[in-house]
Formats: sequence, structure tokens, C-alpha cells
Amino acid sequence: MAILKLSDIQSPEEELQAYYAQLRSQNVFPSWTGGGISVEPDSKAVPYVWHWRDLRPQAMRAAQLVGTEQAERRVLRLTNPGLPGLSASNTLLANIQIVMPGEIARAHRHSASALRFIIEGEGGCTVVNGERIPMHPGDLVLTPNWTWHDHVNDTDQPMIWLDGLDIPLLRMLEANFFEEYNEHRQRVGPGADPSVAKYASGGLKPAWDVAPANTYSPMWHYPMSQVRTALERLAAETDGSPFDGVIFEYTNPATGGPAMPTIGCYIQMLRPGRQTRAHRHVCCTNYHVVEGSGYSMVGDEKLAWEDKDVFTVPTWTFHKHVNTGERPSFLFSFTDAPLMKWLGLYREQEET
Ligand code: GTQ
Ligand code: FE2
Repeated sequence: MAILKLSDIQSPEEELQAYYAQLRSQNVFPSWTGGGISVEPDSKAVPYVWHWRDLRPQAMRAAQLVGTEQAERRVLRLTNPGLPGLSASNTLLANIQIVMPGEIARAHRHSASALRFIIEGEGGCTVVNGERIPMHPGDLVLTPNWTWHDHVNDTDQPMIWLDGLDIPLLRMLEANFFEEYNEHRQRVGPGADPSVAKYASGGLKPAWDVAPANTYSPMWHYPMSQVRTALERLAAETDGSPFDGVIFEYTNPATGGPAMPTIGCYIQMLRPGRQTRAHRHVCCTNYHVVEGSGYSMVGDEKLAWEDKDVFTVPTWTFHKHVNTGERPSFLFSFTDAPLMKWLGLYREQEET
């Protein structure tokens, strides 16, 4: 393309357009024409709910169509309609993984941090750096940054869980590494559930223990049996937060900080008939309905949910939760809030 000489141009508009064309050819962009700083976050992601009644049959179908030999991981990636083909939320994936009886998902590690929240199946396991972690519904299992992990289903029922990963964030940071283990499975150490034995006794830890100076929690398993007891004990004492009801953060027992540097994990209980006040904050959040029924108002959308559904709240979007059922509702959620807080970017605002 011949570039017009500025001296040949008559109208100021033509001159400007010719100037922009010149800049483009030099790989320079006139910043005043767009793409600058917005007044507040404007997420491309939209409020959305995926229903378990749709997801479960498709997970079973995946298990018929694709073997764990063919797929490094046989997972269904939930994709936000505002982020087509990408991820459930801006920084964090929410995936459904199924491992059938007798199958294994082979050992590997990656710089992406991951969590698993067990939906279905009793007693399969994830092996994390040689520790065998049993998986039961409602359990949270961490496979943090660069820990070896494989999943083994030696039961006679399918194991299905929700995966949360920070892969979109790491892609943006260009920090994704991945490595295969030299065998399909890790050798498993003798402990039944060592990180639980060491750290899950709330306020107690082994006196000799020097937790490794990692950014992530040394406890990799938060069993639902303990979490439920703790929630019920807390609910007997307090209404909790006006915005979230009775809510716990899963913490790193060595520091009191978040479970992983890029992913904060929470569980909350909403009493029957209760609704929370609306607020918004600078973090995106994916929710999983452990049990219960109700809806959440997220921006202008009413997201109706029931047992095992997954829904997403984009960053800086007002949301409130309503339990319409006769049971308490339990919501698990994971967010990029720890990252925002460390970066000094976190804000919260109540809807007025
Ligand atoms: O189970 O190791 O959903 O590596 C995506 C990537 C799960 C896993 C996912 C993974 C895994
Ligand atoms: Fe993995």
C-alpha cells in the first residue's frame, strides 16, 4: 500500500486518517482513540448458571466416548457466554471431571493451581506429592502450583468433581508450565491422609513441624464432615455476614491466609427463607451448590439454582443470594480475591 504524503492531503479528517494509517504501519496505536482506562471494571463475562441436570448426563457421555488414555484429563470446561470457548470466569476455570471405576487420570504437575470439590462418588482418591487423599462428596482437595497429582478411581461408582484452576490467569501472565510424571501413577506413602492428620484439628499443629515456605496451604484436604460440623456450630452462634450468611474461608493453617495465592475458597450456609444483602467486589467468583435450592440476583439476572448446579458472578457485579427451600443451602465458592488483595486492587461496595 502506498502511503500518502501528508503534504498531499486537503481535509483535516483525511490528514488524521492518513496519520493513523501511518502509525498502524509502524505498529503504533493512537491511544486517545480507544482502549484506555475504564471508570470501573466492565467484565466481559456475564452472570450464568449451568444446571447439574444438563451437566451430569454429558459427563457420563464423555466417559463413554473418550478414555482417560486418550485425554490427559477428561473434563468438560464450563464456558461463560461472554467468553466463548474460554472459561467460566475471567481468571478461573470451572470444569467437570469424571473418572470411571478402574480408571486413572495419569500423574502430572503444572504451575497452574487447582482445586477439586467432590460432587459424586465415595472413596476414590487424588494422590498429591505421594500423599493419598480420599475423596468424599463435599470434600475440598487442593493440588497447588507444581505439586504432582494423579486421580485414581478404585471404587465401583463414577467419581465426578468440580475442578477450579487459574489457567486463564496464568495464560495472561504467560506463566504456564506443565510436566508429565515418568510413570502413570505416583507411588503412595503410608499415611491414610497425612495433611489432615497434621493440620485439620483447627488451631492445633504438630509442634515439630516447620511448614515448607510455600505460598500455598500445606493442608490439601478439607473434609466435608468437619466443615459441616463447623458451619452448624458457627450458625448456632451467629447470623454471620449480612452479604453471605454463615461463611468460612478455607485457610492455610500455617499462615491463616488463603488456600492458594491465586484462588480463595469459601463455604457458606444460608438458612431456609433467608436472603442476603447485595454487594459487589473486585474479584470473579464461581459457585457450586453443594445442596439446597434458591436463586441469586446477579446484576439484572435471576439465576435459579438447586443441588450441584454451578453459577458464576463476574467481577464488580452486585449479587445477593436467596434460599427459597426448606433446607439450609450450602454454597461452595472460589475466587481470585487473594490476588486482588495482594495487589491492592480489592474493593467492596454495598448496593444502596
Ligand atoms: O485434574 O489435573 O480440569 O490438569 C484441567 C487441568 C483438571 C487435573 C482440569 C488439569 C486437571
Ligand atoms: Fe492437573
